[in-house]
Amino acid sequence: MSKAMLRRLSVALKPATAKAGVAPLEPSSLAAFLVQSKEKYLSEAGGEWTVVMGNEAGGTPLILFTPNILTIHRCVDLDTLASSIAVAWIRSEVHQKPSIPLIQIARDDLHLRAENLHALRVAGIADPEKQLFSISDAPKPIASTSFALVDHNRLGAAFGSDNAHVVAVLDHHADEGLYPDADPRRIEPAGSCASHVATVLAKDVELPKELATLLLCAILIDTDGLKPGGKALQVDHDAAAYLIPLSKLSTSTTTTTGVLPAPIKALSDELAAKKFDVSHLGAWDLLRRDYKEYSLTLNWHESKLNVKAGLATVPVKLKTWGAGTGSMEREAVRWMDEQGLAILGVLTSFRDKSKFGKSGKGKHKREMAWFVKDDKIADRLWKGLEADPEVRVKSHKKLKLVVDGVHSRVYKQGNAHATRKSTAPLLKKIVESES
Ligand SMILES: [Mn+2]
Repeated sequence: MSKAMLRRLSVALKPATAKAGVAPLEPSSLAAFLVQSKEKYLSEAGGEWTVVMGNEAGGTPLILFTPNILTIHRCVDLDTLASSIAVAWIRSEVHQKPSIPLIQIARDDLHLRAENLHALRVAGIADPEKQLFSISDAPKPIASTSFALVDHNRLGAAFGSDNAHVVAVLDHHADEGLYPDADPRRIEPAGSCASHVATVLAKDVELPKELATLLLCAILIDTDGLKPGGKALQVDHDAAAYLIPLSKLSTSTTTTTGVLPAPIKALSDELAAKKFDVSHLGAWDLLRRDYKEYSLTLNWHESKLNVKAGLATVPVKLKTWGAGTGSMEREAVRWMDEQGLAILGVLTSFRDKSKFGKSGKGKHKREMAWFVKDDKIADRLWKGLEADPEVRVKSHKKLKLVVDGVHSRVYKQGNAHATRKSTAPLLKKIVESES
């Protein structure tokens, strides 16, 4: 009997306990593969291994080209996660080329995205902090010189030594024209990079159901459940049609009109809901979850300072996670100390259920809490913010921050449309201006 037949038989004989769509698939050969690869890679010091890397900015490649943003990666998106795991599994198990997915965030940050945790759990990876190979686990500098890229197509500067070579690229961002000899090399538009992985590398491969499910989760998240008229392209529909039967979640497949079988639709809805779910996070994690850092040059300051400013975007109103009691403020100051920040801005965005907006979902509001160490910087910032005609801040009458040794102010935004995209340049303009 062939290995493949044995595997099919063992699947058929397994008691049908798992409920389709939500319950974890156990035991997971995928999780075992990940744990073994991590142990072997570390014990062999990288030798013959190929490191499979996802997009280091977790789906926002813009960050790489914005010079005033330092490289802070707290989040990794599901596309990057699923694509790198799948490419490593296929290279290792099918082509016998040892490969390991490197997840480019710290181990402690792996739990920040509930939709990632959910997809991993459904794919039998229930303890990602132990099972995945993260930046915290990787030797520094990394010993490997062979890389496969997914979800981006330029090797990160930290890995680009003279001997580095890129052996494979699968991506859906703009093609920078690098690594012409990579094989496979597919850089084409798609809703999800996972769709390229499924259609280029996974064809004629007997994927474990956990891996098919994981790739499918990424495609569902990136294409709003293959919504007609949305981000899904033909390649995403082809990939989903291929993966759905392998995932064992449904016997029927999707159609190109985007009608999903019921268990797949349920999985898709659950993932989408988790994307906005931060109920598992406390103040410390909320500050770090969606966070960017900027470097500011203060030519007006007597010591011509170069300072760091951080902006955290949080989808929960300040009072709900402890502002005004001192508990949120304590974590904010701890975060400033850990990151060496001169300024921390906490930008909230939420719906006020006590006031119905036009949508009936509650009026959309934004608040800002600011923490500043230096007196002179604080003076400038308050003046600049309070005079800005675009963001229109008003003092937050019902909330008083409780904090010692750091200047702080808290505002409501008159203009609830102003996101961090406009607050970041405003902060830079106010704090750097000579006058
Ligand atoms: Mn992507």
